[in-house]
Amino acid sequence: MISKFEEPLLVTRSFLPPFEKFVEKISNVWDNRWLTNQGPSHQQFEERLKDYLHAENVTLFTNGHLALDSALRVLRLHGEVITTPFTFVSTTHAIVMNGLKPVFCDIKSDYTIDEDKIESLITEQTTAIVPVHVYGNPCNIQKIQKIAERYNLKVIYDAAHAFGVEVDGKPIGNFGDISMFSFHATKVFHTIEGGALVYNDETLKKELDLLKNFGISGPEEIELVSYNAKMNEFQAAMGILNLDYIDANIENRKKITQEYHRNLSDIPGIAMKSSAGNIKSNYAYLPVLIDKSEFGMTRNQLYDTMIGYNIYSRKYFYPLITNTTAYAGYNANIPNAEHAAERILCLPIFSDMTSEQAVKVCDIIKEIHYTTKHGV
Ligand code: T4K
Repeated sequence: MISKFEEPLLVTRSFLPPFEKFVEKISNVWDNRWLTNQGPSHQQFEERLKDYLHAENVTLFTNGHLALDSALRVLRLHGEVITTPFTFVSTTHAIVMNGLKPVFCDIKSDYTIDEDKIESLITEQTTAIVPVHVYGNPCNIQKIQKIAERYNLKVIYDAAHAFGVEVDGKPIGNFGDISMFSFHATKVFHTIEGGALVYNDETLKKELDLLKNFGISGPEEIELVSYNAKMNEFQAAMGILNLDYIDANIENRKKITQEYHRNLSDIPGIAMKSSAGNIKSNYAYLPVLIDKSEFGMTRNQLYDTMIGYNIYSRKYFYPLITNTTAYAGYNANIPNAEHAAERILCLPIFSDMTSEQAVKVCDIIKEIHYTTKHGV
């Protein structure tokens, strides 16, 4: 029997740059005593992100959730919004907390919204589509754009998982009206907590800056009612520094993903997806779909058994939003999302994971499969 991991192997592990480099980056905070409220690192980070993402406009936020909330607000949406149930609850919360009604559309085999089912959900009340590039898998951007133009709808992409992804050589944030990135500690690229909006319409910039700062436009003027969602200088410094490592981190994640593919591909009942050739992936997550009849046990049984080996995978995204207490009563025809939520398991992947760790996870899964099938 393969030995268990000595330390718990969690679904992910935050990347941290060398400690001294971070201290160096924040030393100016001790000189100028400017800790937050659009300080020099905040401004510098915004500019650096524009370059990295080839973006016309970037607005930073203290987290991805409030960034998404602000995106929905600045576009003055009302009525219904078509979205996916297969996501982290933040997506739906942002919609509902803006007074909008989420209308859930089913997903495809790559777990993103099924663009062919969007049109049948459009009503007189629909004002926007909020798709999610879930696990960093790009939605069908072109078809969604066509639908949006035909029905005069806004498109706000929840790109929380998709930092660094490109489609046909174009960074993912360049599509739709606004895209939101999360820079949470668990993400491929992070600022401890943090988030950003990327958009082409520069007229949105002024209001987004107001929205994240209580609506304050000057020492004696408050233009609108809003919250505090500012990114502070420590977060921005972490972001500037982490930009130096992002490409190498994505490269290592690619290697780890390939290792998983190589070692899991011949196990019956474990399905993994590869990206299409025109997509540059960020390898953010490692979702596998477990088919009980072929693998020998259910996703839940595999999840529990792996804990015995000190491996803590995660059931992102189970339960579906529509099956939570908060969203009881929101009915939807979403069989593919229900199928995925019952079978999906995200295996450990992180920027400094080693090939040995990935191979050991695979060997353990092989052992679990073998002993289940053969009863030894
Ligand atoms: N839209 C989508 C589609 C999203 O997935 C998210 C966030 C958002 C919007 C909102 O963006 P933010 O407002 O968060 O910027 C995590 C994250 O907290 C959340 O950011 C993320 N999605 C979601 C998918 O996952 P949990 O509840 O799974 O986190 P937690 O604390 O269980 O951490 C998971 C693993 O990460 C731990 O087992 C170990 C590792 N970890 C975690 C933390 C907090 C670290 O290594 N270091 C850390 O500091 O939600």
